[in-house]
Amino acid sequence: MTPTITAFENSPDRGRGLARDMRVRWALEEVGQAYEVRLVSFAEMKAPAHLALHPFGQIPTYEEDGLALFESGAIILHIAARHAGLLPEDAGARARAINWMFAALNTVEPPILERETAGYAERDKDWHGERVAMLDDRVRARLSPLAARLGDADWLDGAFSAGDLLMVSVLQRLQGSALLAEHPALAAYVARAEARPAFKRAFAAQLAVFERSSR
Ligand code: GTB
Repeated sequence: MTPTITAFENSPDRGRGLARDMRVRWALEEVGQAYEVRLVSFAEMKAPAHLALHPFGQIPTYEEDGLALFESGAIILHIAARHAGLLPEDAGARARAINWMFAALNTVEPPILERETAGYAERDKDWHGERVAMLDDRVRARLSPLAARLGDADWLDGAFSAGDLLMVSVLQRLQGSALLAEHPALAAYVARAEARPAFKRAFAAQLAVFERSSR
């Protein structure tokens, strides 16, 4: 059965591919699995039919053969476990790739999100500048060791994996900030991932939603 995911009917990112359906689309493209998309409005996300799929009333969700999942990381792990292409066969390498998936979501993404939230929710506070400087340093404390571990390799642990897919998805939220530019190797890592045909197909698909909605 073709899986169905949900995405914003009108994404606030205006087609920049930052909403979390993008990472699920990308994973599906990497493994060559066709998918359908149900677009939801903000009101629909908070209505009972969607809340039955996603207790927090968010996107993305994933439905397939009576299985309903929410949380982009869990969805991608499910896709990667069921199809070849995103997790190595070797048990140790597979565990390490999953390790990087969790590192992306639990260790690298939180300070990036906190900094982003401060950027729009606390901009008018007189302590904003001081807080941003502190949050920038928290992000730096994640990027420096990540760049050191990546070194001059293409991907975090051998072949491209779901760990890279999630790590790049998280780092993309820093694009346009000086923080990513401080680490040319990480900026190149993001660019390398974005050059993958599967990424391009996923990006084009989510952009088409924005373009249709803004006609
Ligand atoms: N932990 C969950 C996951 O990884 O799946 C988080 C899901 C989540 O945050 N979903 C967001 C959502 O549904 C969309 S992706 N928000 C609506 C709500 O909570 O009511 C987050 C997002 C939103 C907008 C932008 N943007 O405009 O740039 C970027 C990312």
